[in-house]
Amino acid sequence: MATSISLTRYLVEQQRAGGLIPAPLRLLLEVVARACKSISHAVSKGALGDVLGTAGSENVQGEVQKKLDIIANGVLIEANEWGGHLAAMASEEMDGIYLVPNRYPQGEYLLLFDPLDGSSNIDVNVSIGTIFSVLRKPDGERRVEETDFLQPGTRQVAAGYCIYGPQTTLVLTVGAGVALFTLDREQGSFVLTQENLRIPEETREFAINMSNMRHWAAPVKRYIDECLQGRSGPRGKDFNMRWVASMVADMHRILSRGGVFLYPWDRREPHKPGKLRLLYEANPMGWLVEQAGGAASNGRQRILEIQPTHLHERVSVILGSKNEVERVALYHGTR
Ligand code: AHM
Ligand code: MG
Repeated sequence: MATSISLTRYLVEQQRAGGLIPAPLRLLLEVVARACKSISHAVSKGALGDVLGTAGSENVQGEVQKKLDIIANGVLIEANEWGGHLAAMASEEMDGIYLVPNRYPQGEYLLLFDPLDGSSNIDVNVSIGTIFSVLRKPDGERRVEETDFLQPGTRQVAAGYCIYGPQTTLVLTVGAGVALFTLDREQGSFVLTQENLRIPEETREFAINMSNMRHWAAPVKRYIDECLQGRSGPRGKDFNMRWVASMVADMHRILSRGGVFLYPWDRREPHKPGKLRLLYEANPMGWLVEQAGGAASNGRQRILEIQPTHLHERVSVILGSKNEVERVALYHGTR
């Protein structure tokens, strides 16, 4: 029987082979994975663990926080603050950045996360997840500031997500392709189950919240209209649709079997560029998709090249199979 490769072994081998993972980054990724294991455990308890329902508070974006949003945020902070690998963290659930307390050594990395993505699915037992992105802190001795987090996605040194579904799966990139690890609950460790994930260039499946159709801009409406016309329309083929309303679940499907995911700007809140957040949702997912041979665009620009201007910045996202993303960009007049 082939030996199974744990996340630890994978990271050590990547460190030796490619030099892409310095020891503190390896520690960071192992700590994030450990935190995800603990979140997975809390998620699986459901009503028995008193983790369902709302917490009675709102986050900086005015969204009602669920108990699990807060639990997952706390788990990630606690796990990561003392190891000496980080200088600061930022999260969907915290207004400002979280500096590593003075009593702990300061590291050279910045960690950003959406601790519990797909919050609306928590109470209905549908897949949810954690999304994370790692940046290097700027050189120098001064304390980290919020502006240090405002780096384009091209500067990420690691990114990934963990999906809490029928299986708990960690999907990771450090810039050398995308690897997938499945949680072995008996052993308590993540085991490599797929390397070099590739998204097929062609697809017949799209993911978008169709209930917002009347609010979309013309290029998005045109793209979806053409998909819906099926075999007798301009695309000459029938399309299928899926919308889980957990980005991690929709993106996991797309990374596994292809497709395109759209959460575009719409007229409901015209002053916001989109619903999803650039730094801890679109950038990490965008990099994973690109590393798997797909594309990530806001319709006008490659997502990873957007210069962020604030921590909780939103962005319109089109992610997935390359040809489809390029087509939507074409309809925006940018290709
Ligand atoms: P969250 O991070 O607060 O859970 O919000 C992000 C989620 C995504 O996971 C998902 O794609 C989207 O919001 C669903 O939005 P909608 O309910 O508008 O379809
Ligand atoms: Mg989210």
